[in-house]
Amino acid sequence: MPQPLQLEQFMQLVRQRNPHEPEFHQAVEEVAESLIPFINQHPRYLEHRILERMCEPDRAILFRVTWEDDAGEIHVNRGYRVQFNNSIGPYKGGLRFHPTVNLSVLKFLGFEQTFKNSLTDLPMGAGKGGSDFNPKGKSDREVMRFCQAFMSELYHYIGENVDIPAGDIGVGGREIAYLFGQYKRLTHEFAGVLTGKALEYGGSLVRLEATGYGVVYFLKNMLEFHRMETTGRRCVISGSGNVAIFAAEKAMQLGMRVLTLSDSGGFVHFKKGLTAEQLAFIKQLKMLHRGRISAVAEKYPEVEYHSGEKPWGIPCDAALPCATQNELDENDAKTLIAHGCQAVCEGANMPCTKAAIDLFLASAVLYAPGKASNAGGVAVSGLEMSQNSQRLSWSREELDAMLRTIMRKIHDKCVRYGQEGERVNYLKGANIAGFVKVADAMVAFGVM
Ligand code: NDP
Ligand code: 2IT
Repeated sequence: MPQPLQLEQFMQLVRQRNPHEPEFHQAVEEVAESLIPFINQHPRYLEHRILERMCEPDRAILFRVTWEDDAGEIHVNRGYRVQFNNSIGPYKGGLRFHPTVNLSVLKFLGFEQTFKNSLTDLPMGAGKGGSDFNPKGKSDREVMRFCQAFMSELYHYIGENVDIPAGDIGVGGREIAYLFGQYKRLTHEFAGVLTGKALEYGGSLVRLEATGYGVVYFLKNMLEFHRMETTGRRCVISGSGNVAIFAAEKAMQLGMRVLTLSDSGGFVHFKKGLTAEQLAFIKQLKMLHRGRISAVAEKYPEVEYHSGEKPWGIPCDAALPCATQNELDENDAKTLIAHGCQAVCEGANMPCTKAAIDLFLASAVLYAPGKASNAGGVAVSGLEMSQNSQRLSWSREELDAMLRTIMRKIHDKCVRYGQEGERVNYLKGANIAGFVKVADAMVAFGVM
């Protein structure tokens, strides 16, 4: 029987085995801290070395992507797919196109995805992929040629029962369409091999909105559980992509006041709250024209633009970081707590640094980790897969009801495993609840 695990020793091993991967170390530590005491109380997980095995992806595929720009210049990018764990279903998770993409980032995302997908209760394993390609400033045709070149390598490794990618930062409907078209051309097969597709070729209603809506459903569950009102709450949101836009939309529908949105250039402050007209403008601006958030302040004089700043200094009741990893640090956490913020609900993956999370857990702030609160996107991806298998499409009402139910069940699992006296430690709850299903499957399979 192996010795009980010790966090410091365990993390030392993870750092040694995965040098120069700070984001991966951070994601593992966040999970190991709450899991190790639980595993030490459950010797079969210890005996089967489940945590050690879960920290090692099944495989990581790296490939060259060569493409030609509009001027005929040749470019070389790197493509990746990290197939993390398929114990409870085929690999499932997004593709990210962003210059900061590297193996550490994709391993952290794939690791997180393992727990998130398990929490949804749908049969989905975990993977993540992408490229250091920067879609900003590229023409449609350049993006198309890049996506086709990327899929020409990736298609060897994916399949509707093997690995089903979707979108993430820099990969939305346009990119999924180019990727899907190329997969179909190469394989002569019309298969549900990607999710986030448009409705015409096998997409699902509500997938577009699912992550953002799910974040706000989770926030509502968390507030209600603690006997707090949702209506009238002031909400600070970062990002202005897929997740942020639909988190803002749902927050407004539930009577919250959305005070900010942002992008990598700065944030916009809606002093009286974002209006429906402004949100419609932002959807066009961001989703169609790929513009900058500063354009909102140029169009609406009552909106203030803060160049180069993050939105966390605006006093609020709830903060929803929906842009990227490590966008909310210790100082931001101190500011939020000092301003009386009551809830932090992560839309992005790992947006809060470890020091920020530790401050939230030590304060009265309700803190929801992304693997629980942003699971709505992958959950509706799972429902898109079910519809593809059935050759049927479900209605918006049915899908929205399923999304709500899934988010409530995730919330309740966090409570079940994370209750500490009067408090709920949602991080611990999500980590343990997500772990158990995958771990039990791995134990059942034996040594592999
Ligand atoms: P999008 O590409 O649609 O939007 C990303 C947004 O975040 C943009 O506003 C972008 O600004 C901003 N952003 C990205 N990188 C940075 C950075 N380094 N610094 C500051 N701002 C940045 O992506 P999504 O909305 O899909 O994803 C946002 C987050 O949500 C990611 O963490 C993703 O992993 C996570 N997520 C996404 C899901 C989905 O279904 N799409 C599901 C679950 C989680 P700019 O345009 O200036 O770069
Ligand atoms: O981080 C995520 O959960 C996603 N980017 C969505 C993945 C998916 O397969 O829908």
